[in-house]
Amino acid sequence: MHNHYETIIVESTRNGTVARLVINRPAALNALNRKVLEELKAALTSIDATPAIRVVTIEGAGEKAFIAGADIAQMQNLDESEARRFALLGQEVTILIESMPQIVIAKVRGFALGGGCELAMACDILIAASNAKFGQPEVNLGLIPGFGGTQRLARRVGLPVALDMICSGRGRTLKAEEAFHAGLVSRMVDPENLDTETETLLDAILAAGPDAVRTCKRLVRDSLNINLAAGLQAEASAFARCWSVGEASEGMKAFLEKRAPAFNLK
Ligand code: CO8
Repeated sequence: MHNHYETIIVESTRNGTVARLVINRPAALNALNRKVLEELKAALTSIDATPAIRVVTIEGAGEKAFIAGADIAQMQNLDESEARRFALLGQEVTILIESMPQIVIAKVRGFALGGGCELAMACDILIAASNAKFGQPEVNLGLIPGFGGTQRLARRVGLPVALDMICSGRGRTLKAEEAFHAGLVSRMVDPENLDTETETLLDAILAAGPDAVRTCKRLVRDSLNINLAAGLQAEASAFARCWSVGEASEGMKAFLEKRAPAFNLK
């Protein structure tokens, strides 16, 4: 993994099994400009190709914001074709997050607005501090969400909440607790416990069979795009494959021998 980025910090932790990505523009509340998106894309592409990395966490620098949206100062100078390219670049990052084999965790404190909300909702697991705020204020700028918000939010929280948030803009941001109840966020903790809770989540994922976790991400992700019959067939095939990859034999043997499985020794 390279660490030569200007706008993001990439760290390897837990013996190289976890990559920690920090969007590092706290003075602009970590707003996403083209450079940030290009660096995120490069970092995620390199992680995607590194099987030893099993989990990625994404957070914003500072206490105030995860990401306060796309960089408005930079966006105001775009023309139509540059705006399309900018949206496609942001979308590429979100598609990469969804398709890469690693579990990607959004660790959200403070504002997750516009492109920040869109990046968070592309992640596999959202863990939020109780001071988090999710919103799609693009309409207040005369814009629309462009990094997937019009497509992913309704899939996450249902049509009524998505349409309310997107069409009311600043008039309807979700506090962490509301985001938790709406199903956007799966864990919510006090801000001082966000790091510990993230570590607990990492412990759980890293203790599980690596191939099993990768397969689950793919199947659950695909379930939203294919019909139930096809999804169930894919599940049965993948379930059977658990025996040939060898992980299941170790997992079940360890359970019966009342010991922790040695998945990582394979
Ligand atoms: N872009 C650029 N700079 C920003 C952004 C942003 N999105 N958000 C905050 N900043 C900057 C501020 O300009 C300010 O800079 P400076 O100190 O130089 O004046 C600094 O960060 C701190 O911000 P504030 O002083 O405003 O802090 P407050 O605590 O008063 O307010 C808010 C915090 C409420 C988060 C406020 O900063 C805000 O409303 N930010 C903008 C939120 C927003 O509208 N986000 C959506 C942007 S649009 C978008 O994301 C579209 C995505 C898809 C694009 C598709 C491609 C075309």
